[in-house]
Amino acid sequence: MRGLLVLTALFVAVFGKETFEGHQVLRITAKDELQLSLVKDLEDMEEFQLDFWREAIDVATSVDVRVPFHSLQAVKAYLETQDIQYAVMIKDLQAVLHEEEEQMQFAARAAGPRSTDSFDYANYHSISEIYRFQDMLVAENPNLVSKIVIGQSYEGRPLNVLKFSTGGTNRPAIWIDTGIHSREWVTQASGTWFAKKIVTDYGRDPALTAILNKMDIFLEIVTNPDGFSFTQTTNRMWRKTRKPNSGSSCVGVDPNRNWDAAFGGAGASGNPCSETYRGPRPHSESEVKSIVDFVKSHGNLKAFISIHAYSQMLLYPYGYTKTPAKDQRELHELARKAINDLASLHGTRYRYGSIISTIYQASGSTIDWTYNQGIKYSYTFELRDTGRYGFLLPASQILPTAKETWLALMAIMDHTSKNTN
Ligand code: BPX
Ligand code: ZN
Repeated sequence: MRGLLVLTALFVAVFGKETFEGHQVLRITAKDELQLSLVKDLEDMEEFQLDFWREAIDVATSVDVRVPFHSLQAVKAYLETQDIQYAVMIKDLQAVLHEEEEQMQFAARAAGPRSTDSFDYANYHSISEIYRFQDMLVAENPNLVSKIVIGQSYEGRPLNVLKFSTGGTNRPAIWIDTGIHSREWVTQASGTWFAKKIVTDYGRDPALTAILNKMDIFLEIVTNPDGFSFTQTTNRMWRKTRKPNSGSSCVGVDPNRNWDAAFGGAGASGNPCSETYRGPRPHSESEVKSIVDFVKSHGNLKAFISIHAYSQMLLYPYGYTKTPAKDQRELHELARKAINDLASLHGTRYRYGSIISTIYQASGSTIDWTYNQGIKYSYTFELRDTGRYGFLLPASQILPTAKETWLALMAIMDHTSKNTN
């Protein structure tokens, strides 16, 4: 296993990008607790090198798993022998990736846009294109947008945050981040669109104008830049940070398990090779610690919205306990309003509720920490889709996703603004 990993790493170092020739994504549905435990056993069979896109949690939720070609026959035989139901969600992962890459290169071959008006919002972009977009947006809107660098990533990339402000000092504020899990590409793409939407609507849309006349908005689009860069140069399926782990050949920490909220509890892993590795200690990741420092020093955030994909869910605290958050009723009502607004555009259906009751138990997640810091309107989105493409959502869905999500964001921001002194 170790040997295989090292060989894979060597291969990638010499030949470039990791390919996923013959990989499939299976959706497994366990019909009882016995089958569920058999599916969970797959997680420990390291020789299969499975990548759980959605983990095995309970009988009600299906499991999405990427299976490499070399273990496909064995995994299918294992499932069939136990009479466990599965469907092939993605038959040829490399073909989907190839399509995505072609689209992206096509967009990149066009000359870089001279302004954010000609930016191609309907396509995925490289990290440098997004950095350039941010600088253009600031240059074009000096009285509304500024760029704050809240720290740097493990590999030394800037952690840029766009600040949208119409004045005042340390106004009550709303935080939005996208891309903390690097492979969830529709989130960074949507974040870019949100940034342009804010400057376009300010002074035109009365609701957004009222919000910005009272509050500031902070937007971190590339929240995990090292991971994002890695998804573009080396491995499209990378989720975690890129910091090496001492004593292990596995790299990276799950930045959505690294926060100081029941850190180390159930719903995170202590194994550096796991996709949900919590890290050696709370806030060990610079990408997380920089936000922690920002939140504390700002001291006046009223809403904190962390955006992931996929599953189509709107979640609020808690993830680490079934004990309801003290604002559960209000958070639930507001989530209902937000997802109704979202659905009004294209009919996209979202589930909503606390993290633990809606997706699964998770400790050390972002919004459990922000909520415990006193930021009442702490939410996490899981954007499109429900698994047809998963993390590889076609670029043709970026604009519909961003636009419908914006309606939900407006509902949350509007409510926050109206309930802030
Ligand atoms: C979201 C908020 C708090 C705790 C967990 C989540 C779910 C999120 C995760 O496991 O960190 C799921 C995901 O976005 O990473 C991947 N997915 O379900 O597609
Ligand atoms: Zn995520």
